[in-house]
Amino acid sequence: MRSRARTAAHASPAASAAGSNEDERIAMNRRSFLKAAGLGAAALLTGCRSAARAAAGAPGPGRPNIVVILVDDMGFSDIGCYGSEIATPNLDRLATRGIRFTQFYNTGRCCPTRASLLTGLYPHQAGIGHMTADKGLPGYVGHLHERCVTLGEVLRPAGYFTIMCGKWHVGAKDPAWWPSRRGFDRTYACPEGGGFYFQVKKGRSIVRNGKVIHDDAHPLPEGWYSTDAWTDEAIGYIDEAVRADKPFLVYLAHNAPHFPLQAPPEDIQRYRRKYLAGWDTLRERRYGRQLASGLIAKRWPLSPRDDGITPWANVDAERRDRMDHIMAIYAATVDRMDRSIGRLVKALGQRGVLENTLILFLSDNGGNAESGPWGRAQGKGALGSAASSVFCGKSWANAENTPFRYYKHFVHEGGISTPLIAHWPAGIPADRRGAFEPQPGHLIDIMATCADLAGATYPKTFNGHAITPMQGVSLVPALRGQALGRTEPLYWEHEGNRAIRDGNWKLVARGPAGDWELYDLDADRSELHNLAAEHPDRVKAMADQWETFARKAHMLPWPWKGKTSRKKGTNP
Ligand SMILES: [Ca+2]
Repeated sequence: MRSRARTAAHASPAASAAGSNEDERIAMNRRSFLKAAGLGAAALLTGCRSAARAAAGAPGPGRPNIVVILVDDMGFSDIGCYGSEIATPNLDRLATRGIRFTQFYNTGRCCPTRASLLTGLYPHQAGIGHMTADKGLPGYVGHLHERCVTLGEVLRPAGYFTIMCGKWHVGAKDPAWWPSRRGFDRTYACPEGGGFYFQVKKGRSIVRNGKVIHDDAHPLPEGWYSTDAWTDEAIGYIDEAVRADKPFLVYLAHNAPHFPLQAPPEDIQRYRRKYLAGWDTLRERRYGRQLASGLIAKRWPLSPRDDGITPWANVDAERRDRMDHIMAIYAATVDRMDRSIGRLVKALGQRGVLENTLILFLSDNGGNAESGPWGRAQGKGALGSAASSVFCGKSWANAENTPFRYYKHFVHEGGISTPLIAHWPAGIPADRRGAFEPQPGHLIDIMATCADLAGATYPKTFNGHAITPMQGVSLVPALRGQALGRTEPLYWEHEGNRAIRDGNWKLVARGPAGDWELYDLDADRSELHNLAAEHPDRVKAMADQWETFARKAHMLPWPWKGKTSRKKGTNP
């Protein structure tokens, strides 16, 4: 892949300089960035040189700080600037001053997405094709193995102060797998995953800089709330980076809005009775806003209500009230997350570093249908409290993923499409602010982007282990409206759900035994017209290409026997 060779070739001068003179190396990296920030359109068009390395010496702000904010189980349409009615003014402001990608992809599930985002590889190449259990195959060892490197491990040697706060979920049993041992200078994290808001979940822990500070025996204090805590800790560590006069990388991984949905009662109250119009109306309203803003093309219809979901008109009053309450709690977790991001953005501004900070915001998978059409609302305490178990369920998830089909776990558009907001005042030209970027992008591109902007070396070996080449391309050209250098298709595999996207053609299957479906996403992003029967040769060619790559990237063999994966993966 051209982009891989490009990054290695460009990084090597900086690497050789690092051995002789640290200041010279930083100056070189700074020049690399200035070439990118110099807005040299001619350089961007050269095709075989990245944006970070064209003209030399232009004045500018230096290498950017990078803040990657990942949220958990949030659908494509759940924030205001992607069609939602939930109040997200802080994210909306980032979008109107930055860029919204309209076709950005995750992997469809928590652990694989985190593995891919952190390493620039497809998740199986980093050892996490499924969750964190070791299934005895190279693609499924259940933690980030030694043949990949994290964003922290790549940016720290380039002089970045590296910070990780929130849900880790890419290996917990061995402290060597924790973020503090995988390239992050400062960490405040739950290695085992998320799944809690007010009190640490049984069997999970919170570690600060490699030391357990909360677990079953050491509970969290009254008033602690995960969303606020992850953000506040990150701001404290940013202060350290600013004092040290170092560029910083923040990987802020919220557990909101993942189940069990929990939020302060006053936040829930703000949304109570706002969902009594039901999911059918909610989908239409969100779709209408997506059309009006230009996020979604008019030729892409709203997918029909999914099978197994009751028309809202047939839902009785008692059940309507219960479902309204569930969705109000979900909305409250998103609203609270947006406000915490507002605090973070304000803090960056107060420290004078917002201008030259690239903020990326995205979700790890689509809305979640687990718990079925009626969701879950159980527990001894008030719904939304620490003593409750609330899941939004399939009917609301169908609306969260407007206008697409399917959910978390699946690799149809509803499972893998995420908002991606990019905000960077010093690096995004004024005439691009507020723009939609339609070029497809994937988590694998985040490592390439960060290495590009930091002038960092993506290593061939690390701690004595050969490292798999990164798979993505830098997104920097897209920030300026230029073409990405992608030459390879994008691939997905999760629980036997499979897909390959090459240009506008997407071949996708549901479950290990599911038939291949073929869609022209330019004409039909909602995946409503399966063209497989009309293009058998294309289906065969793309299926063969998927199979070849899947074997090479350790997606295959699957860790289960025969053609049946776990039920959840094959039956929504
Ligand atoms: Ca998730």
